[in-house]
Amino acid sequence: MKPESTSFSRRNFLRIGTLAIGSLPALNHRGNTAESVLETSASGRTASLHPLLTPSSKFVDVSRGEPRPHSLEGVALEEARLTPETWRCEITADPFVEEPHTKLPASLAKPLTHAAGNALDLPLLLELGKTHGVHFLKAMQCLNIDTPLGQGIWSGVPLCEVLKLCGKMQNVRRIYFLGFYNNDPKQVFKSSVSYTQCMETPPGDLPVFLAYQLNGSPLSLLRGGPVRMIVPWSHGYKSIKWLQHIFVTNDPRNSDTYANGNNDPDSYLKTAAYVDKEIANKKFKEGEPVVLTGQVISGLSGVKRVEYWVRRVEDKQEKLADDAPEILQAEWTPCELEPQPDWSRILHAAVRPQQLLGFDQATGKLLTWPPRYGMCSYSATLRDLKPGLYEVRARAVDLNGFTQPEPRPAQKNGKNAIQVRQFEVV
Ligand SMILES: Nc1nc2c(c(=O)[nH]1)N[C@H]1C(S)=C(S)[C@@H](COP(=O)(O)O)O[C@H]1N2
Ligand SMILES: [Mo]
Repeated sequence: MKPESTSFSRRNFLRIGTLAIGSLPALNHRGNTAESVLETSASGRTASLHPLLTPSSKFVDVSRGEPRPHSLEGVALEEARLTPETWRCEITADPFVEEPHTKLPASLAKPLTHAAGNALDLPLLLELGKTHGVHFLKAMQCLNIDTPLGQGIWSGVPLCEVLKLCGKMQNVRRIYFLGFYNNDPKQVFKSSVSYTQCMETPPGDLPVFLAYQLNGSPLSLLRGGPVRMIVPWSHGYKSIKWLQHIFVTNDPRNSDTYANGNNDPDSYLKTAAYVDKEIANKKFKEGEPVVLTGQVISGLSGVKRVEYWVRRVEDKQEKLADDAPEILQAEWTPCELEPQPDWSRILHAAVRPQQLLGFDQATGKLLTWPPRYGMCSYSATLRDLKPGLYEVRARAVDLNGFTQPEPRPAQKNGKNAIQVRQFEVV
């Protein structure tokens, strides 16, 4: 595994050979890009954990639209209103009515529009941030991709506070958001939350918000800046980048663009372990420890543990179904979760751990680890494997005791199938 672009002095090295499972080192996360490296063998093979905060440019990018908004430059970028100075967001009410039940359209006392010259701009949003700003740690994960995209500290203003700029709201049942789409109806990419999800946040949970910072820096154009929506509990498709328009509607149906792909348009992030690819198809010398690493996302139901199962196989095997008897009856062994870091050392200067949602005010530590809608790395060291071909799998167990991919095995609700990697001991 290749470490990130950080200097050697920033990492803690560990001689796996001298340590038992259960004694991962205290991680040394000094910078946002620091990775911990587990030194696995005299042969110099190394395995590393992922940095807790993914640098903005290292997120896996999932973007539609032609040309890609982040490929625009100069005047085109200004005309697209995608510079900090030109950014505007309209907030309007949908005239939708439908006989016989929906007779009254949604309304806003004061819509914010380009035409009226009062569309929301960045200075006003930043001003709101001084009194209503929120910061929190959240993983980005696509409903349709079986690898976490990245994790960061996102900062911005809750959507419910922004909507107050529009005065009295009536007959609103859903709130939609759209990004830049080149004025082409075919390119519309829109997502929504219900009125309740927008206006009421359960204590200890995180609000929908308009983000303008990632890891303490202005949100880059690449990550959807100047401003993107963040819907903490959901997969990436709700977190609309290059935000330009919010509208409220009295249509109670969910017509998110993502619903068209047979996806569940009200998904929650799934508690699931994802296995790093580095181990796949590698040859290890007999006696050399084999280090399994990956990341576990904490979805709505939290993480109790991550566990692995390794088995010897004769040759390329038929893939086991997630509910195959072999998997259900196998003996799974707990993996080691990366410990919670010293947050004051990995956060940017602008944010103290106490200011982050989900953190204990007294200790500056997260109340749960990994945090809900966040992720951390896990690892396991496999020893004493005789020469042969092996398969290794990892799965998460949630706080309700369900093992991945239960209780919701439908993959169009979020990719959380049990992952397998094959390797050889020679
Ligand atoms: N405007 C816009 N927003 C968007 C998208 C898009 O194509 N256009 N893709 C969505 C999807 S499907 C995902 S998974 C996330 C990915 O976020 P990232 O590119 O920052 O990793 O952005 C979401 N927001
Ligand atoms: Mo996605």
